[in-house]
Amino acid sequence: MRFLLSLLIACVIGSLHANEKPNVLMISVDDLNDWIGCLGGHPDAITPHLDSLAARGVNFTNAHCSVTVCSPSRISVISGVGPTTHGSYELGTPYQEIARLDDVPTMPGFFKANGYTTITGGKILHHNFTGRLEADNNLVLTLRKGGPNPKKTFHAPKPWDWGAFPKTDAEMYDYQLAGAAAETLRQEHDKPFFLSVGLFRPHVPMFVPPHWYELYDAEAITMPDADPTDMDDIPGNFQYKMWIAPTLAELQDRKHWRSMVHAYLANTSFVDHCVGEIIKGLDSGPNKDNTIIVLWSDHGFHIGEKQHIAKRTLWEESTRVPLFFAGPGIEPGTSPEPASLLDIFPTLIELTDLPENKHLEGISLTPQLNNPSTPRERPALSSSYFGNHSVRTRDWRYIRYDDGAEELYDHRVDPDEKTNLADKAEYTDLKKKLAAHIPVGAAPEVKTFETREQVRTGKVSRP
Ligand SMILES: [Ca+2]
Ligand SMILES: [Ca+2]
Repeated sequence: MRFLLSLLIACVIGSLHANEKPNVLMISVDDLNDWIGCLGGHPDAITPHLDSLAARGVNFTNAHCSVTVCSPSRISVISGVGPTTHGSYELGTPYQEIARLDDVPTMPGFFKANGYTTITGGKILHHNFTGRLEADNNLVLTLRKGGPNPKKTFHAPKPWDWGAFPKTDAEMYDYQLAGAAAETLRQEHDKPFFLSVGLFRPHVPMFVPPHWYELYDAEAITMPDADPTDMDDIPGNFQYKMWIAPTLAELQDRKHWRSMVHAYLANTSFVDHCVGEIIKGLDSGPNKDNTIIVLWSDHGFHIGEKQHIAKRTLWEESTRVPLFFAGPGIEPGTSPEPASLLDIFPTLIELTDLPENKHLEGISLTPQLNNPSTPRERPALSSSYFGNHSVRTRDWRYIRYDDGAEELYDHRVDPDEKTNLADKAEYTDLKKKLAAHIPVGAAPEVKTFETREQVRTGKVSRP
């Protein structure tokens, strides 16, 4: 009798465990482009931990952000709603001040409402979970991000500076956050958890300890393709509005271009190490086999390609981001199908079997997690400032600017987007088909345009 009772209890406990939701570990990396081994964007990049995480699950090699700058990209990921609905295209407006998102739950808020313990640290939303979003997380590991920074200037005024500082990883906020996240992952939790960790590097200012710089030989680094004639077939109306960062010409004048490429690679290897520390924490604890991992970056970064530095363009360097999913039931694979960061929220809902969230505009990636070559009909849409959009399918990129100017690239033969085909008559039908994916009736912009000139004259001062 006692044996039967024990068996019954064991069965009940067993089924409770079987029904328990998987945990979620979401890692975001700030301004990380495709210069990582598993995306092949730079031949010299040393990123063993990102590469190993990508190989552990499905690596979406054709993933793109919704907006090519921090705050609105992150608002889109965390709300699951795109910019043509929420109306944010620049840094100024926090999630909690966008009236169109008043009723839209954040990702942690949604998981918390559905029984999860929610823990966050670092930069997930650009303006943090404050005000009405404060209750969305049960625990905040740290809000510190992007430091420490030296008092002195190494190469350029902050935030556009870089150099070997501080002396040790232990002083770096990202490394401290990785340690706190790893510790959280090593613990038993009485409920499933949703842990979001926002690493700040390689975002400017690009300060990391010297040993990360020493991984690379500055003089031998492969430099990006910055052929000036690449600009000859590009509409000139739009590109200059986007140049809030220093230009490539300015860097070249100061003989700083190579040094900045070196800094970006060093910062990327440092953040790769932080990702490795987090995953080591997960793998050495009790949550290893029951945690879904998703890693993404909020947008890419130019370091000279198309004469541009930083982000806010609609080309591959700005829109393309790392996106990997790994965890229970996800077999290793690589998917070349177009994926949007908007797809993260619905994918996680499906993987954790949570109820429907009617606000979501993305489509779950679970068909590609089951079979990475499953075609996706919907392209990835990216925007930069009001009325400018890019449509990326598996084979094509189409860009349409606010004044009707267009670009079209055939990624099958032109992965660097060198030859703009938009003026060729034979592509009229294709352009029309691609343009049909751009939403009509976009919500008005929530905040007015911030131009390079406004930044330069000190009216706004953010990177
Ligand atoms: Ca960013
Ligand atoms: Ca060109």
